[in-house]
Amino acid sequence: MESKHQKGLSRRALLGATAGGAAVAGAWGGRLALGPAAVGLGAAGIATTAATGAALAATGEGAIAPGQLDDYYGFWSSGQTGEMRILGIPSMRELMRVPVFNRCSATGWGQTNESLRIHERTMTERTKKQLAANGKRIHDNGDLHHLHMSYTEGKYDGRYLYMNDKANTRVARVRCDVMKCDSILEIPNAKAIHGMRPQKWPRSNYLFCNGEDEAPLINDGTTMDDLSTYVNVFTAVNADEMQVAWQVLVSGNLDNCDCDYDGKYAFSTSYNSEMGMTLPEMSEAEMDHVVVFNLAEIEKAVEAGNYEEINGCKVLDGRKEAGSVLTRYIPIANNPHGCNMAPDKKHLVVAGKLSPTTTVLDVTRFDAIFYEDADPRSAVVAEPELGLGPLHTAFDGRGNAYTSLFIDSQVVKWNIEEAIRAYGGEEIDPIKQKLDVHYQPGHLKTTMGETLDARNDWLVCLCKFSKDRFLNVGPMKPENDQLIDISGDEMVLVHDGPTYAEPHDAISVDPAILSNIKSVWDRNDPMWAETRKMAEADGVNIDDWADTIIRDGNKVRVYMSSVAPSFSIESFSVTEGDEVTIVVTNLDEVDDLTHGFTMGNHGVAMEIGPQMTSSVTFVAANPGVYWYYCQWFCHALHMEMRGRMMVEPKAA
Ligand code: CUK
Ligand code: CUA
Ligand code: CA
Repeated sequence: MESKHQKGLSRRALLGATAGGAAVAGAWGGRLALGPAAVGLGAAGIATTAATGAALAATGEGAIAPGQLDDYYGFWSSGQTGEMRILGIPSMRELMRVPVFNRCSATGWGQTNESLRIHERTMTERTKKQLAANGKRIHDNGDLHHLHMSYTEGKYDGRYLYMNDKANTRVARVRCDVMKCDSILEIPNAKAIHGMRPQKWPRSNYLFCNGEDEAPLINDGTTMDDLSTYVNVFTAVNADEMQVAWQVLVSGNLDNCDCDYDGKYAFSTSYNSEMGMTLPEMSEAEMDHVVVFNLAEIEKAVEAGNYEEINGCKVLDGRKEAGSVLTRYIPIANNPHGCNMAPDKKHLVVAGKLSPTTTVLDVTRFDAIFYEDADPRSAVVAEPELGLGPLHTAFDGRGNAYTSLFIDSQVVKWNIEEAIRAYGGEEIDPIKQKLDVHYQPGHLKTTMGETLDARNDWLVCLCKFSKDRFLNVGPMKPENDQLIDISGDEMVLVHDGPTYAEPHDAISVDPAILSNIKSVWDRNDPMWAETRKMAEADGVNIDDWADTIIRDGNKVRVYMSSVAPSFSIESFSVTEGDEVTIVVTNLDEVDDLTHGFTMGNHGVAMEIGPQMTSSVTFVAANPGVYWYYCQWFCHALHMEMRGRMMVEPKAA
């Protein structure tokens, strides 16, 4: 079959053709050691099908002409940058950055009162104390690995995007209609939320969250090195309320997770079933495990009150010793990582990482493991040997799987049914192709491949290293997200896309699912409901031209409107030491007409989109004249969109 994207020569195809040395580069790129535990795996020595220059030259559709729109939205995590990113597929153009766990200089996220309320909504007293001791009000970093859209009946429904923060044990939600974060939840008891997935069926009622780090359940210093008190916590969050629904204690730690398309089971990989505290201890056992969570049984136990309430959460015991019907443990080769449910509704693929295999589990056999005492390994239906360092697996709509090989720097395409037949003893090689990627891939994503509507056009491979693929920018190099055409029989690499630290995961969504995205805010949006209440109490109508200054002791509230190219207030006075709150409403209704408010020399700046209200509070500590200005280019007279704050010296 000829590639669907083979439509003549384009600039991108020509550029792609210059990467003909891929096979050579991959050969040395693949030798990166995974650490001491990787010793003994040996060198690759597996034949590869390199993307040839000829094949690359033939692909053209990856190029999107100026003014043309992409075929898919791509939603990217950003790892330690802490934000969400929106890219276009197949152009791989970065369309937007959405601050979530990070502090954003452009939008004021992490500084505006509206964003601080979201940050502080569920913040624990412990966290508040920790922050206050360091002169801070919120965590302004995050480690956002996994990002997924809400589902209805196994398909994306365009309501929300959910994401994790491994660094500070949080999950967050972004509203798809405005692409802004509307909720952040700090999860008590658990440590380091890593794997995270919304429930797929019947809809995303739950958000499943893996706690990766082991610690005493009551982590108050009464026990420290007594490992018998260490636990890991699996959390189900009510995804509509953004509150913890229940938690299950498990044996071993939790890495990645996924769930089925029947609404019955969630599952997590554990690389530290040993409960080791050092690298050798964590990779000591020959087998680790996948934990399977039985949602109906957990709900029954919660209903029956069979839980302990700890830090406001309903905590159930699903550890091996407890022998409950809440969980089952399926032995899996040493230190598994990726955990990916196929769109065939039946097969779960667990990547080996330290084993050159992936393990295919038939989730329809889980009932027997829970209720008929079947051997947990009886759910294993295939275990294809794919290559070194398998991390994650993606799927197309034709029964094929694509697994990233971190150590080999390759993507391997294999057929699930053929792998099952081979496991059954048939003489058949399920491996279709190995493609060199550059270099050390982690997650990889097919378009819509994590839904029942998996497509057969693009695969994006998120490589951890770019090495020599771009102009040298210093000791820190970008990551490399590569676009691969999978429409034909052969995978063809068509584009290199540098990305900044450090996307782990991505999804792609058909724009038809996101037809609800707004260009202008609704005036009564809940984002500033609290600010509206404050204005009402002050007798100010923020839906209309406002130029009111309220003086309330040493608190001053300045209500202004913005219409290009001016603010409704050209100057105002406060007194040294006053706590000043600025509320700005952008009354422009024009598409793409964002204003901003920056207060010079006060570290204060915020975005005010069309029909949006934003507010910010700061203390004016130094007498003098300060200009504020609009920092979003909005008009020919944008530079003139400014005014003065006079800070009068305090009377002696
Ligand atoms: S993990 Cu990063 S490559 Cu956090 Cu999904 Cu596997
Ligand atoms: Cu308003 Cu620039
Ligand atoms: Ca292990």
